[in-house]
Amino acid sequence: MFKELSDAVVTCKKDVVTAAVEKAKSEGVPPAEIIEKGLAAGMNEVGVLFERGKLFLPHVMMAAGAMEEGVRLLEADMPKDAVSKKLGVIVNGTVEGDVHDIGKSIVSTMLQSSGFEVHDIGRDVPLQDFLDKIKETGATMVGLSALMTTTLQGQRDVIEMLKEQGMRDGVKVMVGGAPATQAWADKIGADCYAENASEAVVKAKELL
Ligand code: HCB
Repeated sequence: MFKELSDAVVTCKKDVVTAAVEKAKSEGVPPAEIIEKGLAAGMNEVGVLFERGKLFLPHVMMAAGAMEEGVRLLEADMPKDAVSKKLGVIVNGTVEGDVHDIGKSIVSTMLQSSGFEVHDIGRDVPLQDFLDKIKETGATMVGLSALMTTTLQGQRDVIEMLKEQGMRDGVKVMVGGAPATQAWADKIGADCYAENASEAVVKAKELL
């Protein structure tokens, strides 16, 4: 079943993604597993094929569209009342210069459905906007997504800006995205690194 979901993303077939997601839902597979073992696995394969020059950008965009369609179907299914539990307030976004938002949006959805109040401020977000949103919402955690080696630096810059503006002590910083690693998180002084959305939920629960 996960292979079917993954293949549907790789071949960019929205109708096949829809059917496979509905089938997995009807068989009681948790939304998080459908996303990570099925849809995200397909998107990762697209990434590998793109890197090897076997696929081109239009194909990647169509696959991203198919993936988003599947995630949209699952979002509708995630428990809404979980938000009222309010385990903590988190600002989440993709840093300036980076338009990749599929993974970031999955992280937001999973955090939200696990009981966190999440303020997803989008992609290509000017770095100061993260700090402004933290002040506005009283968030005690910020999630910083970066998918390119060129934008990874934005994660470090936000941490430095938090220090400069006297906010670092009250805010935990989580970093993620394909080029981020635990070693990178340690180097820039982030509080945690999450490899995927499930890990983001576990780490947020540990820290907040
Ligand atoms: Co894009 N792209 N792309 N891309 N793209 C990458 C990222 C490359 C690695 C592909 C490559 O060349 N090998 C590469 C970056 C190279 C580098 O590091 N320098 C790249 C490039 C170069 C570009 C453009 C510059 C291409 C161009 O225009 N010539 C351009 C970027 C423009 C810009 O940002 N200024 C571009 C555009 C695109 C799109 C629009 C076609 C599309 C994005 C659509 C969208 O996001 N709405 C796209 C895609 C889809 C990819 C790949 C193929 C897949 C990314 C993805 O969605 N993965 C990617 C290849 C790759 O990553 N290997 C390629 C699936 C999700 C589920 O995984 O890692 O994003 P994820 O998120 C995980 C995980 O990391 C973690 O949890 C998520 C869920 O499990 N996580 C967090 C993520 N954020 C977190 C935050 C937290 O706080 C905690 C955990």
